[in-house]
Formats: sequence, structure tokens, C-alpha cells
Amino acid sequence: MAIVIINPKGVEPWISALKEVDSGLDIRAFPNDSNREEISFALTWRHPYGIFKDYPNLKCISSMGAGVDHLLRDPDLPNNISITRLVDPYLAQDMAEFVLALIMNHLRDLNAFKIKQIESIWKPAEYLRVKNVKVGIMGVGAIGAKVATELQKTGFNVIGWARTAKEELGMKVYSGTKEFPDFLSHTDILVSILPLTPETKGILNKKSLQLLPKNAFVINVGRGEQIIEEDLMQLISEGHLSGASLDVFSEEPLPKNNRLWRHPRINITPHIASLTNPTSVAPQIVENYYRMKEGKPLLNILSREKGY
Ligand code: NDP
Ligand code: OXD
Repeated sequence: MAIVIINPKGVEPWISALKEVDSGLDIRAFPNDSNREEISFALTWRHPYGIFKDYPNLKCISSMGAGVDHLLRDPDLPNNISITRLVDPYLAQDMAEFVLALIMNHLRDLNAFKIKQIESIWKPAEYLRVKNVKVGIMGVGAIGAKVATELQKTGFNVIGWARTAKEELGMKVYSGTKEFPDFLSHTDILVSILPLTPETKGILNKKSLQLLPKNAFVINVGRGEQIIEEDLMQLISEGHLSGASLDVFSEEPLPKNNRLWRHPRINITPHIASLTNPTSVAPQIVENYYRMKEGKPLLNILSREKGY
């Protein structure tokens, strides 16, 4: 039995990290992997669609990230194979730090000062305070719950929204589509950390974004297809929203001619909110490889029914 790594961005750091955990692993690198019938476990990120048909004995596909939408998009994804994702404290911590940085940048309007600096303009301005804004987090799972906790520690008033009700998070968590409008109407800074599913695709559109209070700010670190970019730009132009920070886009890399690049009230980052650290996640991947071999239940398995 062997493992294949399929990653257009490179496989070396992954091979070293896995070998560090177990030097005896048989690891092959796509596309130079021969004897594909020997592969039972694949570790992948944005694989070429249809490729899994070439691996007749594949039993488990592990995403190289928290999200699995890149796998579910493949029309030829075999449905008898287990799919797992990564749950990692560093992914959650890095996301919490990034979201905090974006929120503080917004509260202090640092972008506006940068523009004034370029023009040598000395012009003090009022700013928003941590205790006076309410942050609403869409998706309080492995990552969103950590983001919420860290923001609370900084003094923010935080609320959440999830598919199912939760009591244990130490904050008000709204749940389901019924409570979504109420959640939005109580949110000054909206942070989406949702997985992409048929239910969350396009969830941030003109109708929902209009329910946010005037001057609300939007942060999307979930997936680009969750937000209708044209609706967002329109609501910012009309003055309903004060701006947005986007890390994820319906098309990545964001095409050069996309208007989002040039929008003065939108910050763009290239999907770097939280990057998987191979060394940190290697133990759980190796653990799942052994669980698969021994027929034991896998960690962090995708529910095909829920889509995340
Ligand atoms: P989890 O599966 O742990 O959490 C998902 C959360 O979203 C849960 O709270 C879940 O609700 C909620 N949710 C899912 N569907 C719905 C819905 N229809 N309505 C309301 N709530 C919903 O995922 P993670 O926290 O690990 O990761 C979340 C996403 O973050 C990833 O899928 C990925 O897209 C994104 N991400 C982005 C990164 C970046 O660099 N930009 C890096 C890492 C992740 P419930 O708790 O009830 O199940
Ligand atoms: C992930 C991501 O899903 O990097 O891990 O977006």
C-alpha cells in the first residue's frame, strides 16, 4: 500500500513532513507515480478532475486543507471513497490573527491614512472602538469558534451563526436559515468562515447583505462563491456597507480585469488568511493512513450529505 501526493504547488515539503512522522512510508508524487494500483491513500489539493479513476485501489482521499470543495467539484469523484479534511490548531490560530488584523485595520481606517500619507496630508480622524462594534461570525466550526474566542479575548462583542444550535461556545449562536436575518441585523462586522456547500453558495447577496446595519463591514475568508461580488460592490457604492476585506474569490487567482482589484473600499489578499503547515498536520494524516489500513474510523471525515 502506498500514498500519492497530488499538489500542483509542489510535493517536497509534504513528503519531508510525512517521512518525519514515519520514515518507512511509501510515498509517491503525482504525476510521476507508476503502478497506481498500489496506491490506497491520496493527499491532494486542487487535483486534475477525473484523475482518481486511475487509482483502482484508492480508499481514502485527504484534503490538504480545511476545505473539501476542491474535491467535491470533481464530477468524477468516486462516491465509495472516504474523504477527510484537516483540523489543525495552527490553521485556526492563524485565521484568528488574520481576522483580528483585518478588523483592527478597518476600525482604525489605516488604508485611508496610507492614501493621505502618499499625498502628505496630515488629517486626524475619529475611529471606531472595539467595545462599540459587534462581530458576527458565519460558521463557528473548528476555525470559526477559535476566531470567536480570540476576538472575545480582545474585548469584542461576538455572535455566531451555524447550521445547528450551540450552547457551549460562550456567546449567542444563531442557527439555521430562520435565524439568519436576526443574526445579520445584529452584526456590524460580518466574518464568513463557512465551507462552500450548495446552501452557502451565494449566501451573501443583495438581499442578505441589506439586512446588515448601515455602515457594516464584510470580511470573507470562507470561499469566494459565497458572496455575490457585484452585489457587494453595489451596496458599498450606495453607502449601505462601509467596505470589505476579501481573501477568497469565485475565480482564483483573481483575474487582472476584475473590478474588485481597483475598488477603493475593498481590500484584497490572495487566499492567505491561513495556510496549512505540513509539519503541523502530518501526524493526523499519517494517523488516518494507519486507521484506513486497519479499517478503523477515520478522523475529520467529510459528511457527503452535509457537504462539509
Ligand atoms: P467546520 O466544518 O469545522 O465548520 C463549518 C461551520 O460552518 C460549522 O459551524 C457549520 O455549522 C457551519 N455551516 C456549514 N453549513 C452551514 C449552513 N448552511 N448554514 C449555517 N452554518 C453552516 O469547518 P472549518 O472551520 O474547519 O473551516 C471552514 C472553512 O474555512 C473551510 O471550509 C474553508 O472554506 C475556509 N478556510 C479558508 C482559509 C483561507 O485561507 N481563506 C483557510 C482555511 C479554511 P455546524 O457547526 O452546525 O455544523
Ligand atoms: C483551506 C484553505 O481550506 O486554505 O484550508 O482555504
